[in-house]
Amino acid sequence: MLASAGDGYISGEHISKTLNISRTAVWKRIAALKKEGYLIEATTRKGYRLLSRETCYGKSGIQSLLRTEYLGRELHFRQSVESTNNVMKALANAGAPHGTVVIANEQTKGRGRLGREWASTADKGIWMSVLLRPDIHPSRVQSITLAAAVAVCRAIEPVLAEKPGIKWPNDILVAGRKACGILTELSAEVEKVAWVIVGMGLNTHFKPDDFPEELRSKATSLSQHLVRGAVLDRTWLAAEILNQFEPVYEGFVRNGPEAMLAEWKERSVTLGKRVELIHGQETVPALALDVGEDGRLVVQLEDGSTREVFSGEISLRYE
Ligand code: BT5
Repeated sequence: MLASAGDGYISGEHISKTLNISRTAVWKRIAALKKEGYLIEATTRKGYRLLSRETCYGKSGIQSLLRTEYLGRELHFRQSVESTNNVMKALANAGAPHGTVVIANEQTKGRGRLGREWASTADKGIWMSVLLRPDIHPSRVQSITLAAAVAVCRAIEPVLAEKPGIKWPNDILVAGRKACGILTELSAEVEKVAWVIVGMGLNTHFKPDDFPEELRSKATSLSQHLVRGAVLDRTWLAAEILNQFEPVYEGFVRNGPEAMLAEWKERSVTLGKRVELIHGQETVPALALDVGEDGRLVVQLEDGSTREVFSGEISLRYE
């Protein structure tokens, strides 16, 4: 309402009547918006006025751009957390609904797979977890990671000068370097999934020197690959990832993985490549042939035999 009033004032009474909430509730919401960083002028006689049209990276800005039915309708935005996946686990176990989203400006203990660290510097990226409660067999959960990768690609593509590619199962590469990683965690009984948490880390504003030394040769950030005239806005991007993820996910749970997999394969930079499967100390050369319906990578070993691998088991190194 403030945004649509442009440069004009909007009275507390008008807001209170339109939203059917008390004047105190209006005041509380204005205070919450100010806390998110919005510049709002309040005068007793005229009411409230937005002083800058810029959206702030926070709950209100992101939610105002959502076109989803359920993803992000419950959204928790935090300045700094250890890991959004950990925050979400607590919420999930306390009964948070399907589609809940946690976003943080900074993670102090961001996690990758297999106990690896994820660099999650303040202001430099989107650190986000999505809670899903799909009615599917636990063996199909890995496909949700693939669906998330497709959604992130769709969302970031319009601002990039070059097409992003997906490295199986969870890396999104731009110009051959990792710009995004996805960590999917689940809680399940033998046949039934209780919850799935899809954690997405997307580097947006890192300059090369902002990365820890050991990442500089393999990580990148959207800011380094923008198409001319593109605006890099985390608020828009976070909302857009959710806007893209919901239909891809819905298509997968309702109609099966075919359409999502077709798009994943089209965006893949892994299939057809020679790779090394890294499992602990052991590395095995192989050829990446295909991705199965459940998200497993089908590889051909040097003796000609084929094998299907899960993401939890191995890492890939390209030759
Ligand atoms: C991943 O693991 O790629 C999954 C990353 C998921 C991060 C999100 S952020 C929100 C949510 N909350 C969390 O705590 N995590 C999720 P993996 O495939 O294991 O890759 C980890 C490896 O990527 C590390 O060992 C580094 O080599 C590299 N890496 C770490 N930080 C990076 C960054 N910011 N950009 C690019 N590469 C990075």
